[in-house]
Amino acid sequence: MKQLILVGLLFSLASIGAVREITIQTEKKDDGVHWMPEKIEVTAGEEVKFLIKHDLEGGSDFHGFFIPQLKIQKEVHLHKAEEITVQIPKDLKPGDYTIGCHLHPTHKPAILEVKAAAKKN
Ligand SMILES: [Cu+2]
Repeated sequence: MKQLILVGLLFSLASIGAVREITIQTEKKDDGVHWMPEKIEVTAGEEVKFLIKHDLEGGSDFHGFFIPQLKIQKEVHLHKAEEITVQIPKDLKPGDYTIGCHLHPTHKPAILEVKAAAKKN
């Protein structure tokens, strides 16, 4: 019964228009901790859901997820994924923005590449 309800819920969500889900997570490389993937592409006006994960053992138990242009600043703790749904502002200038960690100066940021919305004829 629970499954039926869940399936029904999924269908109704799909019919309103799916929000694109984007996973971003901590990854350790030779030069330190990174937000990965390195680059995330979005379109101005698009609604996206960031699924933010920190599953790296043996380092800091938390990291910051910081995108000032989207007014996002959040702490993400070990093994406790966070979800943030946000609309990329329609008037946000196309270009590259930083997805950083406001808590660790050495934490390597990722890039949010904002593309202009397609013009409707
Ligand atoms: Cu960090």
